[in-house]
Amino acid sequence: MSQETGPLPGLPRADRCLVMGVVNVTPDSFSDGGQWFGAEAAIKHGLDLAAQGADIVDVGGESTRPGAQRVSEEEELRRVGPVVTELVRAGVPTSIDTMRAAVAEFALAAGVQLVNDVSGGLADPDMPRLVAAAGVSYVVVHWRGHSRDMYARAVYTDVVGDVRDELARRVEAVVAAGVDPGRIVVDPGLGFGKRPEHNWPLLTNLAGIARLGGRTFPVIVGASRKRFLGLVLAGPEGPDGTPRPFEGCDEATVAITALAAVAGAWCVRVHQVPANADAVRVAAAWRRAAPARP
Ligand code: PMM
Repeated sequence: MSQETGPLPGLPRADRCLVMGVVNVTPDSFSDGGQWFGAEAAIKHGLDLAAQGADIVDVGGESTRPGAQRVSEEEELRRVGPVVTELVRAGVPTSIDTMRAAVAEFALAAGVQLVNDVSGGLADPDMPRLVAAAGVSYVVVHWRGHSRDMYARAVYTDVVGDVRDELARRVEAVVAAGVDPGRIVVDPGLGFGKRPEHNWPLLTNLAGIARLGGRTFPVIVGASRKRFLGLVLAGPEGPDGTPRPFEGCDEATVAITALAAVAGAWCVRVHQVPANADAVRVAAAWRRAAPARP
């Protein structure tokens, strides 16, 4: 599936699933909010992730945790500007995690190679045209609306079919706006307008998510530390069903990484790099030894 789509121009290439390390320059992201809020701490964290084996470092300045209010464009730019500038200057392959064209425009001018838009071009209609003009790669995430009230939209008849159809329409729309289909990465948007039980069938159907409109796209998976993992781990620590706190979910994230990479994911987006960097290498060896798929 998506590892077979070949490398994306301008991005790192490897005969394995790539690892994207996350730098959230926010005071309130659900799993690492506040830790890398200052520019200096965020830049150091990005450099550390790259040194630990991240193939790409993803920088975001707006929290998308459920219920989050939006930050202003000025504040988002103030948060991410110095971080993307310094990481690019240091030679780190960098992506910008934003729904705003103005923020993406700044980051593109600084030299980022990838725009990671969790709204799939829905939040800011200028985004697809900007990405098309810049000729960079674009992550189109399945999304149904802002985090403020995202669970109200988490209603599906058939979650895999619905997400595929909606993603296919977004891909069609961004291609119509000029984005090169060879530079599109798709993402099922785990946790975005999805209840915990919606995420599992999406994870087990990555090949179906990749195949849209007769074309196979690379797939990125963003499961790291999300609440649906904490819920699976609500064992002795949470006999009442209380999810395990996010900081206890890194091993479960590594398990998802291995499974997604064996299934052919192009990239995993993670908060902790070293064990995930090992997992993608193990998965690559597993895939090489597996009998040829039809
Ligand atoms: N999830 C978050 C933020 N950005 N980008 C992509 N492509 N896919 C995701 O699943 C995704 C994302 C939210 O998680 P965080 O607040 O821990 O970064």
